[in-house]
Formats: sequence, structure tokens, C-alpha cells
Amino acid sequence: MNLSSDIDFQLQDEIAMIKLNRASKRNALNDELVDSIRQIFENLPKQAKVAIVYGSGDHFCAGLDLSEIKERDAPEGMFHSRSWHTALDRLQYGPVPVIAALHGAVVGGGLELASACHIRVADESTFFALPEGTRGIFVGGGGSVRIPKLIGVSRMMDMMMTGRVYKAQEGERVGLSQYIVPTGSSLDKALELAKRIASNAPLTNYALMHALPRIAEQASDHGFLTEALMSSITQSAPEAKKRVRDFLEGHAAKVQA
Ligand code: 1HE
Repeated sequence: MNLSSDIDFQLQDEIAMIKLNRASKRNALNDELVDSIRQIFENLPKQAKVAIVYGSGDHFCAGLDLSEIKERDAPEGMFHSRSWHTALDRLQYGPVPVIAALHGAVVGGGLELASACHIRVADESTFFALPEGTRGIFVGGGGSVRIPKLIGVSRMMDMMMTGRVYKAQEGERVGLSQYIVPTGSSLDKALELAKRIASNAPLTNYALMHALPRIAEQASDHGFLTEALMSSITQSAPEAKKRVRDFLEGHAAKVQA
């Protein structure tokens, strides 16, 4: 891999740790960083079972590096947007679930990156915004497809038309994050969740990442059939049979309230 020096990639046991490391520019994403995200998710080591994306400094990510769009013409702009689509597609439909550990600004392309992840953990310093509207531009990193799936078209339209900023609590309430934790602890929570996810059967994680979002977009009768196929494939795996047997024999944890 030929990674930008503004991103750190490390494997901590089964967890791939991906840190945006450009705090002086609030982790704004330039072309090299976007391409590095693509490379990392195309080349994850086999040992990795979960990934965590997080940011250095006071903010998760300030979005697109605005210094890069000054000189772009329309075709270059389109291919640039497509490069984000490719990188975030590799993340969303890659081999492992990805958790975004959020703090500070999660804005513009930063929210597009977070919305491609499977789980978002926000700490209380987090705020979400889509300042593209006020900069005279539009989302280009897949935000118009992914963000309405989290919060609905009307809330996204409001964010872009009025510059509305959602603070952490409100963001969790409307669905921008699934978890909210005290300031400074989003990475710890993400690690805790990552360990739980890593203990799932890999085929279940695969079905959740690759089948569930597609089923949600299928017509119901197609969705039911896809679900039946996925259900039978996961059940037939030896690991699933062992896990069910362990429960029936009293060796597996019960669901705790
Ligand atoms: C940047 C960027 C950036 C900071 N591109 N350089 N995103 C935005 O419109 C958000 C723009 N950023 C901000 O509103 C603020 O920087 C923050 C709220 C995120 C953080 O504020 P603060 O006070 O901590 O930092 P700062 O003083 O504003 O910025 C520190 C430096 O980072 C400064 O550079 P310096 O050389 O003067 O030190 C800033 O210029 C630089 N910086 N954000 C470039 N985004 C695929 S399409 C996606 C479309 C978008 O994402 S558009 C939305 C872009």
C-alpha cells in the first residue's frame, strides 16, 4: 500500500485501527487520504475482524479539503466525486464491519465518511453539519444516498438549506449516531463494541453488512426471498450449529436485560 502520511493504520489483535492524522487541518480529506481509505479497505489483513475509524486532535473530520476544489472543472469534479464513492464503497461493502468513533466536528465529507461506517459512536463534544449548502456546493461523497437513510430526506434538506448543526444528543436522537458517550470516550466504546462484533460468527457479520442493506432496498417479495437464502446459508455453517448447540446445552451466555 502507498498510504498518505496523514493516516495511521495499525492492527491491534483482530481490530484494524485507522486514524485520520491531519489535526492541523482538522483531518480534512484530500485526494491522498481518500485514496488511502480505499487502499486500506481493499487490502485489510486476514486477521482483521472489525475496523475502527477515528480522528486525531479535537475533531473527527472537517470534510473535503476545500483547498483542492478551487481549480477543478466539471469533469474533474465528477471524477473526484466518483473517487470518494469508490473509497467509501470499499469501506461499506468491505470484508469487516466498521465503527466510526466520533468527536468534535463531523461535517461535510466527514459526515459522509461516518455515514458509510456501520456503527457510529459519538461523544458529547460531537456536532454534525453539512456546510456544503453555505459553501455553494453539494455533497459528493455519497452523502445524498447514505444520510437520508439515517435521518430522512427532510432533515438532510434542512441541514443543507439552513446550515443547521446537530449537537451530539440531538444527533443520536435523530439517528446520526447509534451511541452517545461522555466526551473523550468514543474510542473506548468503539473498542468495546468492536470486541463484541469480532466474537460473532464471521458469516453473520457478512450477512449484516452485505445482505441487510440490500434487502432493505429490495421490493418486499424479493427481500423475503433474499432473507430466506441468507438465513439458510448462515444456519448451515458449522459454526452456527455449534453456537446453537452450546446454548441448548447451557454453555452459552443468555440474553441479559
Ligand atoms: C480546512 C478545512 C477544510 C479546516 N478544508 N482546510 N467542510 C467545511 O466547510 C468545514 C470547514 N471547517 C470548519 O468549519 C472548521 O475548521 C471546524 C469547525 C471543522 C474546526 O474549527 P477550528 O476553529 O478548530 O479550526 P480552524 O481554525 O477553522 O481550522 C484550522 C485549520 O484547518 C485552518 O488552516 P490554517 O492553515 O489557517 O491553520 C483551516 O483553513 C483548516 N481547515 N477545515 C481545508 N474542510 C466529497 S464532497 C464533500 C464536500 C464537503 O465536505 S464541503 C464541507 C467542507
